[in-house]
Amino acid sequence: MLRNVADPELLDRIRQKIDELFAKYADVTAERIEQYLASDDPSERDFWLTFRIGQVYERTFREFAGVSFFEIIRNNGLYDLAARAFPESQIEESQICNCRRMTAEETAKLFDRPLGFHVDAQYHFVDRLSINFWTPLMACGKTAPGIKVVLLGARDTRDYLEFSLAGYEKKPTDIAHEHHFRTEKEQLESLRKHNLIECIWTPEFNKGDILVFSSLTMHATHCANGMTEPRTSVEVRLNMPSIPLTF
Ligand SMILES: O=C(O)CCC(=O)C(=O)O
Ligand SMILES: [Fe+2]
Repeated sequence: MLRNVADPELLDRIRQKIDELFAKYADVTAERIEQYLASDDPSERDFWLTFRIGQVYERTFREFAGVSFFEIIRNNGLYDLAARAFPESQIEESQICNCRRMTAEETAKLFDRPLGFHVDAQYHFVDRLSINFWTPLMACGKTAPGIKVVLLGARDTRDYLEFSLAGYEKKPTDIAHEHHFRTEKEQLESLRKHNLIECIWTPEFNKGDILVFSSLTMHATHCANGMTEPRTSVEVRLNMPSIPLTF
């Protein structure tokens, strides 16, 4: 956890632009979204697939706002720090860099809902390690949903989830790269059985705090009673193309 490292003015500017983008489509109906999702234009389909769950990806955001999410880690030296921390690899800006609006409220439109424990590698890449600079644009973890992590190292998590580069037989419910992991071990019963519940950390964030974790860190939305406010956060991701998950 890096406290007070992101420029508050930059975060406010990003937040304002995100709010503007969502305001633009605030009145869009569910039927209209269905039409967008069936569009012949793949960029329209891609936009709506994620926008309807409160997510905007870097390229779309940069074109709209004229500012990049990667700025969050540039001026404060975090980008360079990542490069120095992994000298054995080039650093690549991930295409999977996005913001997300999250709420506990079930019926809210254009918002995401709490996510259970997972590692980002099961959705994004199994051929390279990736680092997530998870940055809320407002305080969260108390009255707005935060994020919780299992404080277990990348190697231990990889071994716990029995990562297989070749992959296991795909279950009908598996999406993306989930079949490379024993994802059932991310369930609370399994975490309990393996004494990992006590390793779950549920930090509170102030604006400016960034939680850095790897694509082999188990994490989930931290959503508890009383978290009635929504939260917007940015996931700034750097990939290390020369560092395999089997490092
Ligand atoms: O924002 C959240 O609550 C979860 C986000 C997440 O899992 C991620 O950053 O990959
Ligand atoms: Fe994640």
